[in-house]
Amino acid sequence: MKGFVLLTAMLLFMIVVHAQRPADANFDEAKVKPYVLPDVLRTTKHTKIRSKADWENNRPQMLRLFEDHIYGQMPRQFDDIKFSVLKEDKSAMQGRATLKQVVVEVFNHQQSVKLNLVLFIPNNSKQAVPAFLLINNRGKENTDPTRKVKSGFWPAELVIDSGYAVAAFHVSDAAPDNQETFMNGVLRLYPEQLEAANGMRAIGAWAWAASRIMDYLETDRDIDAKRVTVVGHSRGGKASLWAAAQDQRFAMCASNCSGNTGAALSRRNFGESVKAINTSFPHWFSTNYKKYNDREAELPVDQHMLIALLAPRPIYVTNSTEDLWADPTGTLLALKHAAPVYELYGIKDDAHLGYHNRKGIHDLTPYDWSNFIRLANLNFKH
Ligand code: GTR
Repeated sequence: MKGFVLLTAMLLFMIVVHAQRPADANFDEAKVKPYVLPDVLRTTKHTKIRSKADWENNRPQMLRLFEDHIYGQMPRQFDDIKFSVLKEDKSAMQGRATLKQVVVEVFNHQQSVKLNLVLFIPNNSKQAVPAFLLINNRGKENTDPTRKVKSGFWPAELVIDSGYAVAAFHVSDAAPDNQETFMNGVLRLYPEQLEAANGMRAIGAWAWAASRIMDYLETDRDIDAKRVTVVGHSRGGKASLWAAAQDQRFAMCASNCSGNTGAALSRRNFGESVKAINTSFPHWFSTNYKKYNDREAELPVDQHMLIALLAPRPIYVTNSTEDLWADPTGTLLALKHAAPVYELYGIKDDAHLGYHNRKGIHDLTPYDWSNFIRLANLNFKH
């Protein structure tokens, strides 16, 4: 009986996974069709961008294209925000760290949303420390404040022992990852977004929440809020990129295995497509984005331009060798095509654009984290 239940569960799982991966998905490099990317050094009015000043003048319009066509608007107004430190334990991790559990509550339109933050701060620093903030899209046990569960997805001890604070919140606090219930979170504060074709959806809400956590971090004297890296894996990595593009207070971004509508080029027909993602996850992106199903070439942007919006801040992007769905080559190419904007800032080194294709499966691991830390060390002179 047990065996039967297990077999049925496995079959169902395989059917679900298969359902997300259409039969026409391409995994063959030889079948990648030619495509032309929009030039990252052209303004939305098609004039040539020659300098950092030209880029910065056009940057708001470029960001707007991503809001209007892909991720939806990012509301910036709210009535109030309240930070409550529920718990503070100075002897966490055998005395190496202080644990703070903070509730960030945001109010608007007589509604409120509560974001639960888990934060560990190393005890051996006299100065405010830089921090890593994970947008957690996996189980909450991955960011266990008691440290009974130690997960490689959020290797808090590794980060603490490297001299950084480590923080996390769960996406479900901001928007449940479900097409029926995603509106039961941040979107209760902004109901008008649900009516708009360029309205915010789940990934926008997760990125918005990362910014509200940043609002708290700016008030915490133990944290150097000018050196916060926002980290995300897969769908969380799409949100970490969008958060860093929107909110320039994030000093660095790590986008792990983020794939389609993350760090991979949309125009390359390899792995997941815009249509596949909009079909499986209609609650992630704006209604407008659905217009680009099978019409990637009509997008006014591609994802290299999203990476470019982070310039001159450092970014670390990853893939894994067994995760072709996320198009490792298309991701590396996006990074390469973002580089001309970093060059406008005089940046030509790989201390700003970090990349690796880890051997193995779609996951976020201590190996990935140690590379994020390495890039942060290079930039934050830590
Ligand atoms: C997949 C989805 C990807 C990626 C992944 C994840 O099913 O197609 O875009 O986001 O889920 O988040 O693990």
